[in-house]
Amino acid sequence: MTTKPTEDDLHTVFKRSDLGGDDRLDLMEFGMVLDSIGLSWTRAEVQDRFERADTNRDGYISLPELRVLLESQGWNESGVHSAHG
Ligand SMILES: [Ca+2]
Repeated sequence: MTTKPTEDDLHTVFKRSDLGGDDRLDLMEFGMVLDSIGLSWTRAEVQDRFERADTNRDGYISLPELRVLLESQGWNESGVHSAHG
């Protein structure tokens, strides 16, 4: 039995939503990540968070950018596996 590092979990969600396979998320893919982890934001909120998360202004969200955003929203990585909270 090995303990999986929590990093794998967000990474897995990230990769699953990264349809382009280029290690970054566009706005639509970003929305899919939010769905995957159970965050329901309005379209305007998603757009707003996307722009705020994109700290290097390249128009895409990288995994580190995603992590910073989610942590700033109080999201916990354990939410990936447990539906109860
Ligand atoms: Ca970026």
